[in-house]
Amino acid sequence: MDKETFLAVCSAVRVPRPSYDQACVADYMEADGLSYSSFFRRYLLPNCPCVLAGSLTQEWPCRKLWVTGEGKPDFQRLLHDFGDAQVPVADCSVKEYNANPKQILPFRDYIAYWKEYIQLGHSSPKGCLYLKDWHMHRQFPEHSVYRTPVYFSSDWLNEYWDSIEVDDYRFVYMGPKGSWTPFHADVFRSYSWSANVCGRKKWLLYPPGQEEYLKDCHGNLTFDVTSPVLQDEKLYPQYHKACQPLEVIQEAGEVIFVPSGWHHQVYNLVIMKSCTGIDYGEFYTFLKIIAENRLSVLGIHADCTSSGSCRRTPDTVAALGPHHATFDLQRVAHILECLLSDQDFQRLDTDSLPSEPASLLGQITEAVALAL
Ligand SMILES: O=C(O)CCC(=O)C(=O)O
Ligand SMILES: [Fe+2]
Repeated sequence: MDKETFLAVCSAVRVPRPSYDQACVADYMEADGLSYSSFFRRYLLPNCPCVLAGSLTQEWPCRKLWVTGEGKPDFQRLLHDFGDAQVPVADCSVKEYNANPKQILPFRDYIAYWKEYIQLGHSSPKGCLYLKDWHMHRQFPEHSVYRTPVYFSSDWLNEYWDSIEVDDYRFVYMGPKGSWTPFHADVFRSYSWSANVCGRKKWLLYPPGQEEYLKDCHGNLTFDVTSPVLQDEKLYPQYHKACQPLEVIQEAGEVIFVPSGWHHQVYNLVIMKSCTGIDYGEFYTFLKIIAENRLSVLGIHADCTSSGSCRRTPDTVAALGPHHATFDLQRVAHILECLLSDQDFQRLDTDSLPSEPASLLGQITEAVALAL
């Protein structure tokens, strides 16, 4: 790669984002020993999001009854308990007036759809349907499948609705990989909490006030905060002022606290290992090898064992030359930054990795600075 190409491609891939040490992360808390007062002081009052560990929901009947040994939804059990219920279902693949169109379906029809969606390789001519905002608790109060954690017991909206026996804001969501909830804040800007019974979810969260930058030139809030149309300055004149969202991966059993006025968008995911065949440790090792080969093209020999033997850089990599090596190192540095700000990655014990990711990042950054 020649220098001109190198400079051109570098500016093409440059993405403005805060470096990992400035990025906002949600606290991850074991509920064991966490008093109501501490939770109140640390999260409720300052209006900060957090994730509570799965031990909090371990004894909930829904976790035992609705999930198979393999961690998948137990369709048979769900059909047995709720087959005849009428449930609200949104079509995630269609946008109508800034919302997904909804229909009411018998629960058994929804489950039949879901099974078919899986069989068809996670797609369906019927679109991606998401069972959401289902007042299951109101329809089946005798089931009592969960217990409200003490931290969320001051709940004025539900207290009010319960006392006049009209409505409630207790919902069940269930849907296949790919189902999602568009960008919104909760009713009356209230705070909320959500327990994930099965599977994994990704939450993108923006603190109150940021929504102003996420509105189009007519003042309409974006429907999808990840959409490339936000980059269009004419359509979204304030988007460049918005911060990066706080990204939270919520595992099965975990409870997320979504504070008042925080806008959010939510995705149902699958487990990384089954999706790409690679886990975080493996992915880091992969990046490390790619980086070290390129560092050695620049004359920096990183991976020498104590016995003095160094891994040989493949000739094909050396042949690409120092500019390409520098370009690749910049890309690896960016991926490492993303990895270091990833909540799941932060939970990993770094002793299990072949080296310290932050120091590899430092080494790459130094090498790139010297090469430029
Ligand atoms: O799980 C979802 O798809 C949406 C959940 C949500 O928006 C909420 O609990 O406030
Ligand atoms: Fe919400």
